[in-house]
Amino acid sequence: MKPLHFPMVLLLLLFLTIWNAVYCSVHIIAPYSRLNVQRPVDLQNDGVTDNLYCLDQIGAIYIFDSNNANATGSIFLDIHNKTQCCGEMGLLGLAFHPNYASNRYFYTYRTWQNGSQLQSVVSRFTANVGGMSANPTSELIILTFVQPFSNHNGGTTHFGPDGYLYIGTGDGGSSGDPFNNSQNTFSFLGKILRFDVDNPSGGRNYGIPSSNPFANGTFGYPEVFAYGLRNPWRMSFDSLTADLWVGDVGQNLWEEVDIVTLGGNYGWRRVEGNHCYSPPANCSFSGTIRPIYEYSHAVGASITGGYVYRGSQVPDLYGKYVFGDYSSIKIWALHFDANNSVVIEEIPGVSFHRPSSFGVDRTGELYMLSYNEGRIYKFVDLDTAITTSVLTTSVITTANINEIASTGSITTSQSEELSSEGRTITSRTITTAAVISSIISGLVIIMAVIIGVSELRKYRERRY
Ligand SMILES: [Ca+2]
Ligand SMILES: [Ca+2]
Repeated sequence: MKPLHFPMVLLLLLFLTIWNAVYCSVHIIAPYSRLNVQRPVDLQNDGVTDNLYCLDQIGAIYIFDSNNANATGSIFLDIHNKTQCCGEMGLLGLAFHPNYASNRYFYTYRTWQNGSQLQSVVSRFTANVGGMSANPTSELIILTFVQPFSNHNGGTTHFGPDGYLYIGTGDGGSSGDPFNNSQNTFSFLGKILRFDVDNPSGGRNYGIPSSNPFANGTFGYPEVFAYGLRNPWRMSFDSLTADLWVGDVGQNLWEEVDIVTLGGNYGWRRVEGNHCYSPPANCSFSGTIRPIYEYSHAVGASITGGYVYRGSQVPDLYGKYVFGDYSSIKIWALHFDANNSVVIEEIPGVSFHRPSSFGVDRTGELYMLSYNEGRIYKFVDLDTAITTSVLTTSVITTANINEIASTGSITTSQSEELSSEGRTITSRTITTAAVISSIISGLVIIMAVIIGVSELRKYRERRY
């Protein structure tokens, strides 16, 4: 047999190194299968314990131990008789006070039919001692405002790194924002609102942060932080940079990702994404902030905003904004390359249904809620999953991340060209295939090294 040449062995080793690098993978597993949440729409942690809190849109919050894959959960708060569900209505938001450990305060956002008038209700509740439940009678209403239609109610509720409470609201509903609420700074609709819940003033159950853009009320409601949103369905703060990421659901053509800043106007209904909406041509983008990313309805028709991953268990996702589309059932990871261009990676092969929301636990690990299945999925790295007990009671449902942008970055204007491919592989197949391929790849590397050393020796013998 003709002996292998040393340069060829080097090439083989290089190929194997690249192959293994690409194989580094993101998977989604489904722990907590014994948890029974009918319509999961939000997942939050309390910043203190390892407990997670899952919102059931009908008006209940379930509490369970994130370390226990067999958790059945228990009712933390039941306000279904104070909640108008369902469709886009219901219990939609939850946030724990930064000092929850000492004051046991948490805040909710829900819709409620008050007589003939649908309204949004932002409330504070107080957990019982021990933190395993809360009494509905502990409610303190922070703010209510009228909802003209049943859809576009927003609902994301978060405390910012500044200690203020942020609420994302929709434009109120119907279609095309008929009352032009989002551009109207004297409306609570189509906004990000910001409250100082620790310093109530002016006869209200909250104070106004002095840096709010219309704090003195002359040019808009003092509660407004940013405006021109259509239906921000899920927003989150990057826990490292404090950037506020928003997924804003589009009207007819464009879904968008925004990074929202103080006083920003995000354009709706003048514009939808980077395109005129009203008027449909020759509109003005003046004074509006463009999305950092948009995708057309050929790709998906209802964005579900997610989180910038800052956990430790899935290194491939670190620093990337993970979000999805409820309509086309896709999940992506977004980051910026060295030229500050947006790069999109699709996490393919998803077999779940209807991603309604994402969530993080206290350590920053990432989860996703499947609305139709009533299930909670967790993002894991396969190597990590194999060594954790959670895998033994979980199902791996997706293949490795498909780095569709590995050949180059995708700019916002090219977003419609995103691949729609993806394949479903069942858990056992992936686990077995991954383990077998790892073993084979390990053996091949060992053989390659042995051959390489042998060839190197022959090569040197030939040279000298
Ligand atoms: Ca509405
Ligand atoms: Ca916009």
